[in-house]
Amino acid sequence: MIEACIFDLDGVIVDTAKYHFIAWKALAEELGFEFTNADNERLKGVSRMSSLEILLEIGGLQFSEAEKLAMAEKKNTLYVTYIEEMTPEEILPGVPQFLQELRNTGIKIALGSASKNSSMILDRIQLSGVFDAVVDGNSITEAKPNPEVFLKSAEWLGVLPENCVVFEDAIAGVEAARNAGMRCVGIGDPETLEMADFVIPGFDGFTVRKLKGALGESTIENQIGT
Ligand code: B16
Ligand code: MG
Repeated sequence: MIEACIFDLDGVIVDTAKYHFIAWKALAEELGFEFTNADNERLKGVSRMSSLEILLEIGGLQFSEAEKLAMAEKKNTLYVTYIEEMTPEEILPGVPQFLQELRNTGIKIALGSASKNSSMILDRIQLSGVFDAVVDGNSITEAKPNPEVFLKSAEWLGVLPENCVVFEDAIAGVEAARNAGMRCVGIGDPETLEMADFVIPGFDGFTVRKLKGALGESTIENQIGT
């Protein structure tokens, strides 16, 4: 039975990957190498420090821990200048309607994100207070694919993991949902997210009835085919 839905933030509720890209690219250029859009794909759902490790591996560079912390801080300062300007228009299509339908149906909703900037983003897009629980990079110690972010979301909601459904756009996030013993809906490319129960391109036109139908949960509407 579906009692809760847990949403990733970047790539599911909003597209902040484009702002991460600008900020990481600026850091790479400062360090003297090119960082491409394809490289950026590897950072989706990955924590800030792990993202920096991947970036430095691409550039073939090594630094001390103190230097790396300073670089991550610098990248974040630039990134924040972009997310400070975000507006509710940046919420991805269909998301507000689907969240509202879940609330009307009595299904709890949580945010489960790796980002340490989630409260600023939720504030800017005016979704603060909409979620029953918000678990983000500030409340966890282990990065996806570790299931901590989703297990903590379930715990804070008071729902068993098997009754939670995770919505994720990143491979590491889908793996984290699996590791948490939860069902998972991928957002994006079915080939990339093959570990998900099923994949949708986005929330436009997506409904609770479609969710339950795809997960094999029977509803009166599904039985009579409305
Ligand atoms: P921050 P998600 C993730 O968000 C992003 O996909 C990933 O690219 C980023 O490095 C990570 O948050 C940390 O973000 O630097 O703001 O703490 O997809 O888990 O919502
Ligand atoms: Mg994501």
